[in-house]
Amino acid sequence: MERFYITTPIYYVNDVPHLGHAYTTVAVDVLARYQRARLGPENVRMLTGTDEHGLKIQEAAHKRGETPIELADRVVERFRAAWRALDISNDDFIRTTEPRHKAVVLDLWRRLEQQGDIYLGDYEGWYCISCEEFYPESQLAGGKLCPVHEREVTRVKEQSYFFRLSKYQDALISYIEQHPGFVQPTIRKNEVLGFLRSEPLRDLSISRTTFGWGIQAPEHPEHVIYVWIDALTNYISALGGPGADGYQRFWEAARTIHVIGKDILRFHCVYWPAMLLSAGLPLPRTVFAHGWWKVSGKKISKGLPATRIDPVQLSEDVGADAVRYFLMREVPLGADGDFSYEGLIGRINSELANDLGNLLNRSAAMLRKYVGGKIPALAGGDDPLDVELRTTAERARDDAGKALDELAPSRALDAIWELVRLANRYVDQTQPWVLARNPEGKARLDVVLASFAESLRWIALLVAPFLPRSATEIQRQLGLSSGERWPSAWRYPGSQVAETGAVLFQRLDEPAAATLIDKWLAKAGAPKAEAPEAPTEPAPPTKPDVAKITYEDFGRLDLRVGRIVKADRIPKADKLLHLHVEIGEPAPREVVAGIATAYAPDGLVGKQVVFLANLEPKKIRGILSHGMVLAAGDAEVLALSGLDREVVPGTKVK
Ligand code: ME8
Repeated sequence: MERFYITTPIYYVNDVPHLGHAYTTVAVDVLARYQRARLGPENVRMLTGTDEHGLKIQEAAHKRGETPIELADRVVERFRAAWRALDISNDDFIRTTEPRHKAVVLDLWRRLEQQGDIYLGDYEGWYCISCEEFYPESQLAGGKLCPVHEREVTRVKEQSYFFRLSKYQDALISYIEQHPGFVQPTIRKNEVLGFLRSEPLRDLSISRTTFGWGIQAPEHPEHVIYVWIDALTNYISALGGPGADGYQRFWEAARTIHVIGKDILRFHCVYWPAMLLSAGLPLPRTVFAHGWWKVSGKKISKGLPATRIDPVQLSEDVGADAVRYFLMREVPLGADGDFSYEGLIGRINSELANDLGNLLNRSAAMLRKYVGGKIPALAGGDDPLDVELRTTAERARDDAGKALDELAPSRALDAIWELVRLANRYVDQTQPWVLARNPEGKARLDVVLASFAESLRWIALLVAPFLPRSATEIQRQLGLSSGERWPSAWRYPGSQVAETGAVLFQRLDEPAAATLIDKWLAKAGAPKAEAPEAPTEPAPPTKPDVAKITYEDFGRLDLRVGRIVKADRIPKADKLLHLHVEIGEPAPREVVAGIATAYAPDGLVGKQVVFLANLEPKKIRGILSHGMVLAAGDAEVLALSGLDREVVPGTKVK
């Protein structure tokens, strides 16, 4: 029995939900919905929740003149409302102030204690309240600022319980090495391994005595358990903890996945697995750390109102499906993203209103007109155009399914949109309006309409994890019951088209878009789009000006399809690989590529890439590098360029 358990981080209640929280939660929701369609809802669990203890929450409450629990009770409703607005289908919502959570935290503490992994000591160090983490002096910016938040750290000196993290250093390294899927994507795995290999791990201070907002340590009520130990335990406390039925089904006997932002990688890939190893409990199958969103190039921060994108407001104005689609489509999970209202509106207009919305509009109108809304069952369909539609649908299903299994939602959308576009083309090519004019065309018309309806039925099922409302509306308009399983057979059952049909996505023309954007900015308390924003934070590094080039300039680039035929590491160069790339010349080209942090050499052989062949040769690490393999990413390489089907090496790319 295959089971699937997927979680978001639990969010701190000192902030209200913003775009970043929505991103993780939507991604997890999409993956959970897909698995429900594949495995059945009873075999899937999705968890989200809130992190309500710790000094940060206590201080935030104090500033507002509230008790911490008052703050938590108020803000948790904002999170619940946001997830409702975005159609998040979590099976459970855990709060760390719930008794069911506390019981499991205490149980875990005792397990660590029984292993001899908890001891009392004295702690003196620098603490960042925003991170809820101690930093060694060497890591502080300017000797006194937290490296993440750049806010002043506080000196903490107190008695504390420690967890013997150091004992698990080697075990963690070998676990990560032996389980390549544990930390994903590869770049994050390398980051964790780099950290683990760089210096001896220090034991972790896991209790505090100078404030009270948290869970008291067993037998030591003057100690409050460190908020990260408390928080990480949510993933199993929500299942009832070791021994409980839910825990057995969804922790011990399931594919378990934590999706997090890259900011909290170390907590999830070092502290959490070390605690589980100590307690003798299974580790999660995968920790996937996604990238970081900025807003118009700026870090999301409380000091910059324009960056405080409210996902609830957006959903009210353009629909939850559009927000979900944008977040999943704009950047691959794992890469960093830059949000702009213009980008959101562009995708709504082109991909949602034009491609998908139009498809449904056209079909409903056509089906009413030519067969009085009665769609025939599909019989036959052997014309090359019908076959192309069916095989494209099957490919979309297989590729999208594989991508979602591999936690790559944007790749799944690529595959699905191939089908959406082909279905539009199918109507243009089969010309039902011509067939309808001629009585001999009737049999063919039935096949065409049924094939087309079948492609729409499939599209509804394929987009359902991303666009649950649109999927239901497509099914309703086709007169089908709202199925939720991933498509299998290509067999339209026949149906009666619904009498009314809502437009799936409203196109936003320029004036409408401008009005909306002004409203969003005004709500955030930010100046209008045209007015330059007052710099309240140091400006982010600007991108170098990209000068416009002419067609002739572009034509001077000799871009070709290349196939990697050999890949080797370069001694003493962590970031570089020595590649041999076949590009249609008698001998492969040799190049040095800075992709070693993102790709291991073994996986590269056979890959097709876009290759710049007329770049000036350059000697790098003693190797004459003659050309360049194109890849995505700025400072860090995130993905190699590739082609979506096999092409003979040497073929021109333009
Ligand atoms: O860290 N881009 O909670 P948190 C992308 N309570 N994702 C973002 C983002 C951005 N700009 N900003 C936030 C905590 N996120 C702890 C977690 S888990 C046991 C405890 C998302 O409220 C991203 O998932 O600070 C990130 O990891 C999370 O919100 C941090 O939420």
